Amino acid sequence: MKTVDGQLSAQGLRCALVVSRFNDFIGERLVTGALDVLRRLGAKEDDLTVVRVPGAFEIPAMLRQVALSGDYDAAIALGCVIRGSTPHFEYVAGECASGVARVALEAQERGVAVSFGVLTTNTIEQAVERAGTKAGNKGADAAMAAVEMASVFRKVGARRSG
Ligand code: INI
Repeated sequence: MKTVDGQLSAQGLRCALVVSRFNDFIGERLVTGALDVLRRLGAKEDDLTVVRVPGAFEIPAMLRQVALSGDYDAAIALGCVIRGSTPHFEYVAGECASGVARVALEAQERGVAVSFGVLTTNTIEQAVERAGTKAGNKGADAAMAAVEMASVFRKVGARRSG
């Protein structure tokens, strides 16, 4: 039997974080968590880029730009959508999540890992809990997932891509 597991090392990995400014008091905590993980896993400062966009709706387009640029090995989507009193939340959160998923599949063709660290919560409290307090930091989790995926991409099908 053969098993393939990713290495949790960010050494030599060029990573871009795409984060939305909307609800930036949460978004910036997700950035802090993600950068902390990437640095502790060995990423070089010169290999880290943070790109800011207006809102979660804009994340997929920028993520695609980053992921297909050839300049990065991993692209991490970070942001926060909080439910309001109108259906707006459903549209923004839904388009963001499905857009990121679409970019992830396109990026895979180039061996670029994409991960999803966009919070979608009912309340501000739930967002705070997931941005570095009692429910951890989803930005850190997304960074870890991107590093692992970049590693398994390099291992599976490596012979085909030379
Ligand atoms: N953008 C967010 O990132 N989070 C939200 O909670 C949010 N809400 O609730 O409206 C939000 N809206 C803005 C949206 O992402 C776009 O930036 C805007 O519609 C312009 O295209």
